[in-house]
Amino acid sequence: MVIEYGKPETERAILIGLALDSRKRGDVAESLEELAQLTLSAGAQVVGQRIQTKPHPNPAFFVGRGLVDELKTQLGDLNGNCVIFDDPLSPAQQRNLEETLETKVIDRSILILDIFATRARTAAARLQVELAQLEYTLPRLTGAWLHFSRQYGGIGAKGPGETQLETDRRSIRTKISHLKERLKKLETQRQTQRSNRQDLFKVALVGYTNAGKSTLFNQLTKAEVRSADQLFTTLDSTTRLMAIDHPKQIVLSDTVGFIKKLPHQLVESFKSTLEEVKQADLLAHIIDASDPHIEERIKQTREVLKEIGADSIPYLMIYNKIDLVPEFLPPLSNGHKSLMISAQKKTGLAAVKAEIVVMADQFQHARHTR
Ligand SMILES: Nc1nc2c(ncn2[C@@H]2O[C@H](COP(=O)(O)OP(=O)(O)OP(=O)(O)O)[C@@H](O)[C@H]2O)c(=O)[nH]1
Ligand SMILES: [Mg+2]
Repeated sequence: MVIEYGKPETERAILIGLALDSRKRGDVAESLEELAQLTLSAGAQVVGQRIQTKPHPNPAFFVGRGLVDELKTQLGDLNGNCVIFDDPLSPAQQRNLEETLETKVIDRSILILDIFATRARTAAARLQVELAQLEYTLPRLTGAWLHFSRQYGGIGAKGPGETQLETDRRSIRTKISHLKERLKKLETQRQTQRSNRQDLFKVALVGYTNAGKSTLFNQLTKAEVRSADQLFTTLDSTTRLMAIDHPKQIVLSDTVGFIKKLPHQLVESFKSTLEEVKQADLLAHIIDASDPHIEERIKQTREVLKEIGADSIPYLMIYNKIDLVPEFLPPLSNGHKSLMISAQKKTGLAAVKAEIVVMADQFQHARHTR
């Protein structure tokens, strides 16, 4: 079971960002652009956006009380029925905001979880998403339930509400432990598959969502992984042998895309999928060369790699979609090898294969001399 958060097609959202000082407003505006893209990916509409500059988030409402009042009017004017915050809200902030605005309030994490929920296809991906959703829901259950009982239960609702709350919490905890057990079993299977691949040279394609990883993967392995112009098309990793003549067999893995502020519940529950990345002998970082925020995207991917402990694996930068930017010059690569390709137009693919062979040779050499 995957939890659905409302009916996305009827949602009209106002997006909110908080800049800790006025110099940060540009960054926040950029982050809101991406939040808008995520909102559209989740099937909702964006009807407005607000950025507030404030040195500290308000503990009760995240943004200032004044803005909350303005938002209430704005929601009425724009016929909005949802407010989406770019930063994580505490359960209390979310509850206070929902009560004051009398509308649904969510944050970037829940939005990403929601997109993952609609995209999850394999059994493992569905279990992982469900686990992340339940982990997110558990501390928020108080608000949701009390809100519900106040709205529908009337006088005296608090008693049964509290009892119900305990039952709900217990059943969520039981579910969480069941899901963890099932995922553990799947992980054991994967580990066996991985240990069967010990002798191979393992390359993982990593990078920001929508960079073109699956497109390149299909070109290099003749596989047919789904690719589409939307965020988070791929949630589960696929591994295939590459048709390269080399003493060591070379396998390639397509993996889940990264994004800025990836909810930690997701990183946690996608551990076994991300394990594919950690176990790789070479990471090929795919970068969308046509992305106006390219340097930021590179940095964010590096941050996620660090977060999952994969930042010391040999690393190659592949700038994709150069058909869209013929004059493209790669930004500073910090000494990493850079290649420029178009996975879609099949240009530069021979160089990618050649570089993978060079790295496989180096790897084998290092093994032998160890
Ligand atoms: N113009 C152009 N478009 C490309 C190129 N490579 C991929 N695309 C398009 O970019 C979009 C995303 O491609 P995917 O391969 O799904 O990207 P991904 O990195 O696997 O994305 P996620 O699985 O969502 O993380 C698709 O619409 C592709 O057709 C390219 O070289 N040039
Ligand atoms: Mg993909």
